[in-house]
Amino acid sequence: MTSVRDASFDFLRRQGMTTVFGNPGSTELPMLADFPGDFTYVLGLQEAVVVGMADGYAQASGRPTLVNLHTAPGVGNAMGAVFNAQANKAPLVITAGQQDRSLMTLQANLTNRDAVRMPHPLVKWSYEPPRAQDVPHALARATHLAALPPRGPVFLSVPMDDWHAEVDEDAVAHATGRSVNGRAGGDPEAIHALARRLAGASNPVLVVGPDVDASGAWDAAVALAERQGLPVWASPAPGGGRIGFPEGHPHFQGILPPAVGPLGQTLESHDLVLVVGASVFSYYPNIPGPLLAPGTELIAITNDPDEAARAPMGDAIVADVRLTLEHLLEHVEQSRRPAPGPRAPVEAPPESDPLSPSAAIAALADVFPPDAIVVLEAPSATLAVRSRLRLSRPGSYFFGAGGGLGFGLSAAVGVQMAQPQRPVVCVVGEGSAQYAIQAFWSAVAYDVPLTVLVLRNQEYSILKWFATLEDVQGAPGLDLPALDVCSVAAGYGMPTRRAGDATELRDLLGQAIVSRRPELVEVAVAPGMALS
Ligand SMILES: Cc1ncc(C[n+]2csc(CCOP(=O)(O)OP(=O)(O)O)c2C)c(N)n1
Repeated sequence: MTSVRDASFDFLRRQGMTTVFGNPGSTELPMLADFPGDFTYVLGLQEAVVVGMADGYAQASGRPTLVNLHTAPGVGNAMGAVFNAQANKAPLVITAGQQDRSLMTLQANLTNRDAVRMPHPLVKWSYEPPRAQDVPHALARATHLAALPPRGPVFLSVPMDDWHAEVDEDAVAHATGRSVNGRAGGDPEAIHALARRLAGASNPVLVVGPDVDASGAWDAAVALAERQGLPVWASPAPGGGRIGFPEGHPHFQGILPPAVGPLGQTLESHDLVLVVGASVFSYYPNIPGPLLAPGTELIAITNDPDEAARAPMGDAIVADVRLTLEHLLEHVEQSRRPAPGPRAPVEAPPESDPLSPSAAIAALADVFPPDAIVVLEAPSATLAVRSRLRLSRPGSYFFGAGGGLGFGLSAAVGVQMAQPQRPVVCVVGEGSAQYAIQAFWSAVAYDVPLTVLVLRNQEYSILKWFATLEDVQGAPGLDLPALDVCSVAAGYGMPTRRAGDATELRDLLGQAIVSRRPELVEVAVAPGMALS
């Protein structure tokens, strides 16, 4: 016999899930008792930050990641971050403590009265094992489900007395010793047909999305674009949490606009659109128009059956993106189509006081190391980051695909923990930083050598831009006067610096990036949306 706790930790150890993100309560202490020395517990001071850090860690490591929350209120605090994790397809195994089984029916304090229903509809699977001895098997099932395509968060509620229960060693060895591989290639017939459609098209175009990066398909996407002379667009920014193609590559044209009409217009000169590793499409805001021009056909490759089913136009192949592109490459010849012209170089931003957000990002671009990673949540500077950094290595960009603020700062801590050799820069608006402000404490407590660039424009600029677009006047709550992020971050122990102009910003960022300790650099920027 062995204990539920030992069998569960053995399983986690074998899966490489030894970094655990959590915020504990009394119902979680039996799980955490005598915490094994080869595990790391990363404390987040609020559950949105716990899940955000785990989301960044899971995406940047490519591995399922364990989260431990405090029964119903802990899960409640985390829900916005779980929404983001679902949109990011982050394989999170979220566990929460539950009252002792003997006290659940009389509903003792802290009983999560409907634990399984609570995280719906944001998780792939939600469960409370019927017996204590089922916990290790349920944990294994949760982990496999989180990691199978499409990846995403799952939830497991564990009554606090379960951890000490005994389980049969042989049975648990079978249940937790399995490996499950879910990378499935596409139907060969469908891939041949796609190769023929590409060869027969007169002006095809490639659209790349986040799952190109997540599946490790960069090289295959570049090879396909070069062999077929394809211009390449990134899928629209709001739903695109990762970059799937080198943005400095001569075939790269830019990011598709996210609204129906402008997106259709951008692709109107093409007779065939091949979308790889993205949904079709994450549209926003509502600017109507034809989905596609007459004469334009579309085909998508996605590992997500729901993405394939819900698309409003085009055909789809449901399969692993990398395997499918590699298979497709075996069937496409070198095309005689001329290579597309590269996108225009970005212009130097005009000088101004305060700096424009474009000028702030230009200063970052000057000192941004080629192997660095950016985690971005600065809404009015999103396009400036995408046009000025020209990120060109896999795993270099993480953005909250769901749009819920709080992802950026917390995910950046997790990304840096998963990628300790690569410098990570979090670019965050001073408004966005507030949704995960406690992440500064975790960065300092675990000595995570993250650089945070805070753009301070004293307002919710993006919402003022939306107000113009939506013809809304007089909306309250869009200004942020006197919000001092440096002082708040300093209260969490974060070293902070303020830059006065572009030269100082460049210097401070350069120093922070090489310092190998957590540092915040704040700069005042002019309000308003940066278009490049
Ligand atoms: C959890 C959550 N609450 C509210 C919003 C709505 N929202 C979107 S952008 C934004 C403002 C962000 O402000 P800031 O980070 O200062 O960036 P700026 O727009 O000024 O560039 C808000 C409040 C959201 N996306 N998520």
